Amino acid sequence: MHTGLESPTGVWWKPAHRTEKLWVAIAFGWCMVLFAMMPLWHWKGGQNPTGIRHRVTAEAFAQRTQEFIDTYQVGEEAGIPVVEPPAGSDIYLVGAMWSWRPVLRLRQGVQYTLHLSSVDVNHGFNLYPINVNFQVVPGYDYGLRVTPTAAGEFQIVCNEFCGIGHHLMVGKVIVLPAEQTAAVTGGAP
Ligand SMILES: [Cu+2]
Repeated sequence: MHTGLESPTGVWWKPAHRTEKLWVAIAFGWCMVLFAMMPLWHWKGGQNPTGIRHRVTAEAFAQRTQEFIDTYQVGEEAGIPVVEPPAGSDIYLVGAMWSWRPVLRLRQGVQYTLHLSSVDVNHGFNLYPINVNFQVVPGYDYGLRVTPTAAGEFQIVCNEFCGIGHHLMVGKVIVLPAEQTAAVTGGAP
């Protein structure tokens, strides 16, 4: 007599059909492809920031940004300093709950090294309306080589939820057109 505790003898199950085995093999093969893509895309995908990365303390980055503001400040907008740094310089932008400091006034067609960091929690640098997104992480100084290609005013929106004032966390980048740049600097930048 069989009870539920004893397995029946012999081949009592239905063997997998040939096509089922084939699909399992295909699925497994595809899993391996995706698995290989992870490290491959890291190296070949061009997805990683090309800039420099350093560890930095929140205090040091805040201090560096303040020095940058003190040196190149040209005005103020809604309590946030407006800074116009020289061409080719290192520029600083700090995310903090819930603001981006300072307002950067840049020149079209000129390269800068943009240093991004946060002094508290993770923030997301999203340059609106362009599709530029970058994770801003406390403790790291990300130096991105940037060249503004279009003139105008661009909003910085925080796209990483960072607390109760997250939706208020906006900043601004002003890009002066190349012609105006020539007029202001009296020639090549
Ligand atoms: Cu934020």
